[in-house]
Formats: sequence, C-alpha cells, structure tokens
Amino acid sequence: MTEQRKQPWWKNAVVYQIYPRSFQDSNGDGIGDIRGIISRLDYLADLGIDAVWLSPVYRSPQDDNGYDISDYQDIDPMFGTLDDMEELIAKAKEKNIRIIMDLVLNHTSDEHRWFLEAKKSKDNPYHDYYVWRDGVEGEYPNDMRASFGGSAWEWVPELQQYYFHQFSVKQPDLNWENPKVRREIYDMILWWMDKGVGGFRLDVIDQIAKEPDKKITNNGPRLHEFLQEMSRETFQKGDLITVGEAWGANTENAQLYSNPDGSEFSMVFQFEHMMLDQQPGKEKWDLAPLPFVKLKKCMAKWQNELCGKGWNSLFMDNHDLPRIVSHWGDDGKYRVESAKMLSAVFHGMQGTPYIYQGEELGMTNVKFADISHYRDIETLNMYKERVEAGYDPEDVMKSIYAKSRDNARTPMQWSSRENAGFTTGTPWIEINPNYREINAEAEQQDPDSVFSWYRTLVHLRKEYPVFVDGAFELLMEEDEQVFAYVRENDGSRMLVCANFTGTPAACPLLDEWKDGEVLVHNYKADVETELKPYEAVIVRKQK
Ligand code: TEU
Ligand code: CA
Repeated sequence: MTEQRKQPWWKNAVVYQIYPRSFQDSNGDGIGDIRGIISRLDYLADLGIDAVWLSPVYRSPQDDNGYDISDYQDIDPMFGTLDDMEELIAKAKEKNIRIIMDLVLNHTSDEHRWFLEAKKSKDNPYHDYYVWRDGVEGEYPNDMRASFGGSAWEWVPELQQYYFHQFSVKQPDLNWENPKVRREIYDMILWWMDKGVGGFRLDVIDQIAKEPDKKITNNGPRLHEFLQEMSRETFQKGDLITVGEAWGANTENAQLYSNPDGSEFSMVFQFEHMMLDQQPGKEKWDLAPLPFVKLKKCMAKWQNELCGKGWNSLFMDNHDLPRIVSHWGDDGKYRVESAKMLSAVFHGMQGTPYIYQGEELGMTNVKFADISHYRDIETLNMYKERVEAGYDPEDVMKSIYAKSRDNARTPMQWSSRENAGFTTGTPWIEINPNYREINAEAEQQDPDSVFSWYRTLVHLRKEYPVFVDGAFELLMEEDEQVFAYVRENDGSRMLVCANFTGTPAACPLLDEWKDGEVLVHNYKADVETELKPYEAVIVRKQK
C-alpha cells in the first residue's frame, strides 16, 4: 500500500548559511554578531530564503572559530546574549525564516566543564565522557593523525593518559559509547527545540562513533544506532530540518542518514564532488585540475541513487571551502557569467540548495600577502608543518590561495563604504579589497547582478515542483565542456544547460528546445546551439 504523503516543507526550501563572525558587526569590535544578523534580516527576506544555518555562536574559546564549544546552552559574549538569540529566532520567524543551529557533537572545547572535570582524575564521573587511553609518554597509543595536524592523541601528565582528538588539541572527542553523554546531548537539543529553533546542522556527525583502537573514525559500527536514538529522543518531537555533515558518506549510507521515514536526518551534506580536484590519496592542499566529466558523473550518481530513497544538500561553498567562482569558475573576466552558470547547474538539481554568505554576490577568494594575515587554525598549522617539512613556502602559499578556509571567511561585502559596511572598527580578518566593485548594495539594485540571478533561482524552485520531484537525466555525459541535464515530472520537462569553460562549446541538443520557455539565461542574446563562455540557460517545456 502506498501512502500519499505531503512533501515535508524543507524539500522546496533554500537555506542560507551565515558565518556569524564575518557577516555583520553591530558594535564596532570588528567581529560579526547576532544583532548584526538581526539588522540584515530584510536582506535575507529579499533573497527569498527559507532558513538560515548559523555557524556556532555558543560560548567558545574560539580556537576553531566556535567549533570548539565550552557551553552548549549559552551564547559567546562576542556574539551577544541568549536574549539576542531569542530575538533573532522570533524576528526571523516573522519573516518566515527558520534558524538552524550548528550542533558540534563529536567534540567539545577542552574548556568545557565536562572536560575540566574529566581531566581531574580517572574516577571523576565525567572522565568517561571523553576517549582516554593509558600510555607511556612519547609513545602514542597509535599513529592516528588529527585533522588539523599532529597526533590525534594528547598526553595529560597528571593522569598519565592520552585523550583522543580528531581535530585540534583544544577539541577533545566525546565518548558516544557512554549513555550519559548521549542523554546530556539529547536534553540540550530539546532545550534548543523549546526555544523555537527550526532545525539543526550536525557537524562531522559521521565521526561520532569512533573506535580508535581499530583506527575507525567515520562510519563506525554503532553510528546509525546512535543517530536513530538521537532522532527518536529529539528531532522527531518537532517539525525540524536536520542536516548531517558527513565527509564519509556514500550513496548507500546516505539512504540511512536521510531515510524518508525520518529515522535519522532530513538530509545529508556530503562532499564527494568537492574532493575531486585534489591528488588521489593526498590532502586538499595537493592541487589537481577538476576532472569535469567525473564531476558530472558524480553529481548524476547522487541524483539518481538518492531519488525517492533519500535527500541531498546542493552546495558548492561553505565556511570550509574556497569561493566557488574562484574555484570552478572565472573570478576575472567572466566572474558574473560563471557565478551565474555554476548556481544554475546546482539549483536545478534535486535536493535542498544551500547558499553560503557572499556566494550570492559572486564573492571571490582572497590573496593575502603572506601567512601573517591568515587566521584559520587549519591553514596556520598546515603552513607550519609543510614549511618545516621542507616544502617551498611559495608553493604552500599557492595551496592556501586555492584552498584555505579563510577564502570564505573574509567579511561580507555590504557596500563600497569603509570596511565594506561590515564594521566601523578593525575587522578581525582583512576584507577582500574588491568590495568596492563587488557588494550587496550595488547588486541589489542591478537586475543583471549575481544577486538578482540567485533571487530568481530561489523563486523558480518554489514555482516549479519539477525542481523538487522531477527525475534526473544527464545528457552529453562525456562532453568536456557542457553540463546538461533534464528534469522531468508529470507536468513539465526542464533543461539545464551550461558551458563550464571560458571557450565556446557546441551544444546541438539546444535545437530541440527552441520552442521552450527560457526561464533564466545569463546572456542577453538568443540561445544558439553554440554556447558562449560560461553561458547557462534553463528552458522549460510543458507536457
Ligand atoms: O568540518 C569538518 C571537517 O572535516 C573539516 O575539518 C574539513 O576537513 C576541513 O575544513 C576541510 O578544509 C567541520 C566544520 O565545518 C569545520 O569548520 C570544523 O573546523 C570541523 O568540523 C571541526 O568541528
Ligand atoms: Ca561585534
């Protein structure tokens, strides 16, 4: 028996990600804050988004810009107060915008009360909240490495033990095997649900069920058991959007993470497509050209294998990734055309689109003169490690220009005024000097801007259900320049067709679509069977 179910609201939603520290400062200390976000809600409403994913604003020593939480139930004074947070939730709701909190549950800060207790003694009731191994100083339990460099084990002389950390030494991993840890986390989530939040993004959630003795970090044996328990105890008691960040997801386990029966999350946020342009088996810093045909096949695989069985997030940018127009587009001559092309290709697919702050302006990567201008712990640690290992500092800087997380973390470019309208003080990280040309104020007024294009894409998704429920078919699979696909449901057929390169590309299939309705097109001319550099078009035919 098939049950006719109403589509959950988040299936045609568009999410906007805010990195609070770089969005809008309200008090001149150079750091973005919650009151700053409140003051920009009209901008978000103008763009038409349905929800905001807020990177962490909890109390934190800021070793990893808030991904190291010392109190899950308080706001860092740098960002404001709990009252500000409640006001943000309420004011956003008035504009039909839901607030998605970022839950970092794999680790806490080493300054969290639990960890301070845990390292007092082995008998402390909080000791077992974290992952410890006995050892001999200098001899690590094993050779596991932390994401931000160095060993994944840190020695605590007072206890003669090591604790496990997958990220920085200031981010000790929580022990999910301990049911008390899980209960504390669920109660905290329920507390936030009670405050009216619209959902949660779950940081590195595939890494919680680690088994360090077997060197297992992601997709541990008990992972889905924990996720289903968490969902039952918390999310299922509300009407939430939940999104699990999972670097280790594949199309099989994604069907568990985003099972349509709601037993885990609404959707998965996975990175297969973002990891194609690095040397196989190496790190993201080891650059390689984007294998375009592979990218198309990867996207098509996720589209087809999740259809009806799960739900994906559609993104090209976030606070950990370089700016997409610099990464896959052309941030010079064809900045506007290529930013529009890339977003058309992604927003036409099945899934929930995510727009990362500034992406809707076509903001670009930044090239600071030297390493002293960078702030990100991952970038700084990697620079030190590689230079010490004998890499040429100039080559290391090249990797940083291409991939550093700080590319995405320069302040939002609001206007051409001083400090891009971000702050009246000294920004915590330098502003991209191109803010005089690239900024929200100019783009909101310009019907041909990247911003206006994004606004149109957001609205199209609401207007045509085919974007949400249509089947997906990749065309011109082996073509080295054109990304083309069709979405189709009972009512319409939709063609998304784009030239991914800066040289003209033959695209004969456009001939068959001549009588279709052009919904968006990033050139003023008619659509021909030869696509201009970065040309993109979405055409619709009614059935
Ligand atoms: O990122 C997950 C993660 O694995 C990243 O460290 C990723 O490998 C790196 O950013 C790629 O450059 C999440 C958060 O999004 C990130 O900001 C945090 O630093 C990290 O978890 C730890 O909480
Ligand atoms: Ca501030």
